[in-house]
Amino acid sequence: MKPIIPKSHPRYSSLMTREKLVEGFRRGIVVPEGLIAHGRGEAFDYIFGERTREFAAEAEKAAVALMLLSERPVISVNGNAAALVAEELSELSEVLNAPLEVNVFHWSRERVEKIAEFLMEKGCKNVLFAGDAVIEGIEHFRRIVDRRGIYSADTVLVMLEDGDRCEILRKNGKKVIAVDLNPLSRTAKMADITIVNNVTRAIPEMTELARSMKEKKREELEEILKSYDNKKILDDALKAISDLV
Ligand code: PTJ
Repeated sequence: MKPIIPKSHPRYSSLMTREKLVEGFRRGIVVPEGLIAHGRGEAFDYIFGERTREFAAEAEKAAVALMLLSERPVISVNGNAAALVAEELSELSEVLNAPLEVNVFHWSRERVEKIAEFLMEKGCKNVLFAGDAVIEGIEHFRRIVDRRGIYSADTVLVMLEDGDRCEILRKNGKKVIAVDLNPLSRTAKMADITIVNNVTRAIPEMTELARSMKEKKREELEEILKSYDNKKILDDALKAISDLV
């Protein structure tokens, strides 16, 4: 049953976002666990005022600088990310010349193909989903990757991630950028760059930044990264929470 959500509803945007996930669930893109994960994200987003904070904007700028400097950047996409921002991810993929790779925790070949088809339907011309390689050290299904993608990437952008993959990707010599509304999560703490923001804002903002930063010289991009401190970003996010009490 579809609810009627009037534009005048004070929670209109949040409710419409929920509907995207429910629709994704019905299509077999989002798993039931993804709906629970979204609830956690929603709670943090509410606390942060449902807007891009300064610590997120700074991290997004550093993330784009790193992606532009990388030789083989890859954007890892799971069920929730596809349901929420498929079109926006397709744009980011094009501007950064970085493939989208389907990588999920709840794996089945059928589900991976469904997500890949959905991303292509939404306009992405560069979707990887072969699952023809394995990242050693990861015990769950996120170990299954594409040889031309995450396996050989130098930088991986991950979002709505769970558990230990970030740590292992780093042990494999990769740089990791994470979008995660929970600044206390293991992924947030382990990433090189943590964007504490909702993917629905972070991804289009990164595309805009990429468009304007593309012409910058390498030295300028390196300078942005040199002055970036992820520990400070996470501290600022935590401070924003504690300032509320
Ligand atoms: O599609 P699959 O099979 O890969 O499964 C995906 C889920 C999301 C089920 C899986 O990765 C999972 O269980 O994730 P967790 O452990 O719940 O972690 C998700 C993290 O993303 C949490 O820290 C949430 O706060 C955060 N989060 C949730 N929604 C958003 C978000 N971060 C940014 N934007 C959001 N919209």
